[in-house]
Amino acid sequence: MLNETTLKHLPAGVQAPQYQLGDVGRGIVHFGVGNFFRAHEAWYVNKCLGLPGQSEWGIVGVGLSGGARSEAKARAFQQQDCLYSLTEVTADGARTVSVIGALREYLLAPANPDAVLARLVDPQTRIVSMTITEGGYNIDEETGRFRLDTPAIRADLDNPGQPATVFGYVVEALRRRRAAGTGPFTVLSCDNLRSNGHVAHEAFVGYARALDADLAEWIDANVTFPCSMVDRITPGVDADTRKALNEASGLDDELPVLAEDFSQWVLEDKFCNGRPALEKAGVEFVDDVAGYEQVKVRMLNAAHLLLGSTGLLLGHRYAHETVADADLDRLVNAYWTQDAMPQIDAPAGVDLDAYRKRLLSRFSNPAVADTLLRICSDGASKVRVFWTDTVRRSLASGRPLDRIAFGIAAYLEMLGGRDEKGQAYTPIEPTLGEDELALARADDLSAALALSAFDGWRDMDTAALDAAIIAARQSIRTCGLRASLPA
Ligand code: CS2
Repeated sequence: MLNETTLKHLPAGVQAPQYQLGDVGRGIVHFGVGNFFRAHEAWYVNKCLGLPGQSEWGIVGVGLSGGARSEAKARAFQQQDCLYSLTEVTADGARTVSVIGALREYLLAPANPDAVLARLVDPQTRIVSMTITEGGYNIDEETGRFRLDTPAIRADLDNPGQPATVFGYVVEALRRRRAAGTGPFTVLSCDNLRSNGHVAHEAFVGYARALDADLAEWIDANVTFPCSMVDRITPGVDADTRKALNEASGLDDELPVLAEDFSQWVLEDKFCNGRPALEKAGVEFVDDVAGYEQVKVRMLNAAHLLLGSTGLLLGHRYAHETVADADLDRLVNAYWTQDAMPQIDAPAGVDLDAYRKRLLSRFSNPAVADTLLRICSDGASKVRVFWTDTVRRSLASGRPLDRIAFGIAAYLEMLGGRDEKGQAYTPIEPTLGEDELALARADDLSAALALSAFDGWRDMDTAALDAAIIAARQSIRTCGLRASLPA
């Protein structure tokens, strides 16, 4: 088993951490220790830890949800001394394997709430980062404000000393740090959101305001919320993939991660209590991240959702199969060149057409074997985040809406859970209840337009878009997806 003892005898070709694990401090607490975080932030920090003067920046990971799967993951982290391997694969199958040591501790919050608070309050903690998913910020898309009316938030507001949400933990810790004179930490969102730092600011200050106006003011004045653009395609790892990764590396790792060879992190340099020398690990620091986010979200993520929804309906299961399908390749390129690119204000120096070509090659990497079900998971939140800007701009400028309507129609049809070959699959939609899923499956094709996924453009005149979505759904149902593709 991979752990601190076996680290001394790694199989040939596996790169060990370039630093002593015992020297590593606990400068960062991270909420949401999923595969993406382990292949992205932890990978950059792992590089930093190998540089002189950087040893304070080890990471304490926090998992917020309980249940058998989370407990098994926590046990595996414990048995492996929080070590795991990352395999990076190029499109032609070349791979590099390294053991990542940046994660030095893992806490399952429901089982150890006090330990989580203690870590957050510890003066060593100078950054609290998070990957809590696009839908995890609890923002009302219509008002842009933090929602106080959900059961989890109400429970934390009623009992702030024993929090269960990330907002409850972070704000309670900041309250204690302020009282103890420990000072603030940076709150760093690493989710695919437009202006994720501003969204995080709204969420955490919004929560704090409902609790204590003074504290909210202090957070607003002292805590920083840098915006960041994060990018690395990181598929899920099931039991078969785990076995294959271990066979290829020679390791015995319960928690291996797989990722493409590409990685990008563009970050605003706004850290109120210090940061690792991430620029030495390949992170790009810029004054304004918004343009990079626009490019990433509206080119990569929006296209992913488009390919995921249409691909699943056609019977594909992996991302690389969709771009090898001539019809979908045409569709996604038309979306990029006609709908997305003309309406993106790209930062100076970003060549959108080169970016498009690079995306095609990244999507076609078969060694990543990224499933369409993963790509479409929580689509209800992703539609909002990835497509809203393009929809709004198209509505405002009077551009043709047919491809956008088709993409939304395909997303709604995809929720039906059966492809055109008659094969069933289970869409992963944690934020949609049974009644909302029923709306998407109803014979009345307009019913699903009430889903909150579409709240981002409710204030606009959507009559033409709504009609086009309904017509596209009708056509997909009666003539099939290929015959319904926009010209
Ligand atoms: C995907 C992303 O799930 C999704 O929405 O589009 O996870 C995508 O793979 C990453 O953002 C790539 O950086």
